[in-house]
Amino acid sequence: MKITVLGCGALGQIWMTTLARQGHEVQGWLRVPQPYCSANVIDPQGNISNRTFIANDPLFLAESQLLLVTLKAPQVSPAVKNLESVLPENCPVLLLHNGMGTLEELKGLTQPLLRGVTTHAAMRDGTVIKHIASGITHIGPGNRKSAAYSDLADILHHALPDVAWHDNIRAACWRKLAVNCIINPLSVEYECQNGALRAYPEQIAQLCEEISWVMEREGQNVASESLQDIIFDVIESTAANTSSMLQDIRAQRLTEIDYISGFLLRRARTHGLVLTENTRLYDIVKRKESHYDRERISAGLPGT
Ligand code: KPL
Repeated sequence: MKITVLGCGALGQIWMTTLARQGHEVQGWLRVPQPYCSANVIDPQGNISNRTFIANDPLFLAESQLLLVTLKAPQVSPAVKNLESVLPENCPVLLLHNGMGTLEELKGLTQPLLRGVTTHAAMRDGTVIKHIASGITHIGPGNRKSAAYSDLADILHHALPDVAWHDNIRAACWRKLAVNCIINPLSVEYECQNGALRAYPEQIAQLCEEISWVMEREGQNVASESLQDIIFDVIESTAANTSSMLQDIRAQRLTEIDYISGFLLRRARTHGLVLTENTRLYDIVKRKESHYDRERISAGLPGT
């Protein structure tokens, strides 16, 4: 298959390497156009892959059979809309990011749109991407044109297992959203690795309760206690991780907060719900983002 990977960060490089290993033709697509991009990945078993891929080739894009989007949520819609007119009409676009809200932003897209969430853990260490832990990628239809693309799950599964198809991907997205609404901003508040969040069971219980109110109104019935079990499982299985949001704050990058807690709070508002603790965490992260804007301005540097 001819596959363009939009966004060549940690997850993008892992997918490029594993798809190429399965014999797929792969190109990268970078925001600042370049003829080549490299992927330098250490897999969970310690094996090193170092490969160079072609990048930003419009002819390759026009013949692509899959656009795999591994950008962070705030960058997804503008980048996909930018490629829409060159991409074949029947080329599925698969979005893999934390948070929700991009499907709504890409409502009128010509191409079949698919949504995925993943539990693979990766981080950048200098120029190397460390694929810390294998996980599961859940994918499913994001618009009416994409229901017929369930075969993609098998193709992707051969490259980077496990991949599972869900006719109702929204349920998996909401569960991952709940995890990210809690672990990501809490790790920013306490500046800690995920495992240290075990120390805050009461705060986590309140966050779960508020999230379960919204999920119920969204047709995603889940008891607050079951959500707590899910959260504590993820805290244990990712105990040594630095959450992606804390990594972003430390690197003074825009976080995904508006698509994580921000999305939750927007849905809560439409149901007339007030989420005190989730709002407090949202404000903490937004305040930190606005501080580094100020630091950049006072240092005379351009914004992101
Ligand atoms: O998805 C994550 C993230 O950091 O964005 C979790 C599950 C919290 C793992 O760190």
